[in-house]
Amino acid sequence: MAFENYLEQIQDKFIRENLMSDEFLDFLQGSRMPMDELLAYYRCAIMEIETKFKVLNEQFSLQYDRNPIETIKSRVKSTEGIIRKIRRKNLPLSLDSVEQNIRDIAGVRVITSFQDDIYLLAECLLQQDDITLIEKKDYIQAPKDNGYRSLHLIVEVPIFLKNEKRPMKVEVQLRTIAMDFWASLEHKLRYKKNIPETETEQLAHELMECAQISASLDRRMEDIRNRITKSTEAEKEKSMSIGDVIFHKNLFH
Ligand code: 0O2
Repeated sequence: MAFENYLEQIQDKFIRENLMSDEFLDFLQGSRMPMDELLAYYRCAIMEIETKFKVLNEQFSLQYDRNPIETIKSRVKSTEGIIRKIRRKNLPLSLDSVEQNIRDIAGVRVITSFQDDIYLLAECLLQQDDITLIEKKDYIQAPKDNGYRSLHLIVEVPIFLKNEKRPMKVEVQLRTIAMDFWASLEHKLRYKKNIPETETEQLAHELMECAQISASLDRRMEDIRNRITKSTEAEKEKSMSIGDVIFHKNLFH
């Protein structure tokens, strides 16, 4: 991990000293307007996807008296982040290449309380006829080696401009509060420099254990929620049938 951090530092230094000064600046100057325009389109795509999730949340709230979504966090990748990824993947530095190959410029993160709501929301989104699924990565069914869990979807959604309909790619990450809590901490560790290697290894091990605890917590919380729902429904049915008896009694006497 310390070696990876070291490599990352060298890479950052290289980007700053080389790409930022010539190729990077040429790229930015040559495509300043189109780049700003492209990023604005990604912001529009984020609005479209966010609205879709907000509508679903509203509908669940009306029909079932519950909100599957806790929070939605969105971001457009920084130009520096885009260039870094283009470089890392050894791709040509052009706007076309950026749009074709970098699929997480627009990112929408949907946080739920319960794991089954992740699949419910993903299904509802993917059923919509203006959404095209490009790729699905299920890190909940198959967590990463470090313990990372989330459902990732790369989707295409159209945005409607003055004279044009433009399909835009958006990365949707769906995760529970517990998964998000874990990922934020792990992300911090990944970007912290100057931690001794033995300590980094120890922390990674602890994080792996926490990932297992958080997965178990998600399962138990979901189970408790299901039991509460079941007994509430049973109570409702019981009081309805008592109501029926009273109703019939009143009707026929
Ligand atoms: P940021 O700052 O969140 O944007 P690809 O885009 O397909 O070329 P990759 O790595 O195959 O690249 O995509 P993947 O696995 O779908 O992961 C992309 C994003 O998921 C990451 O974005 C993170 O947000 C999140 N992610 C994936 N793995 C981990 C992990 O192990 N820990 C944490 N904390 N987050 C993870 P970026 O670009 O890394 O960063």
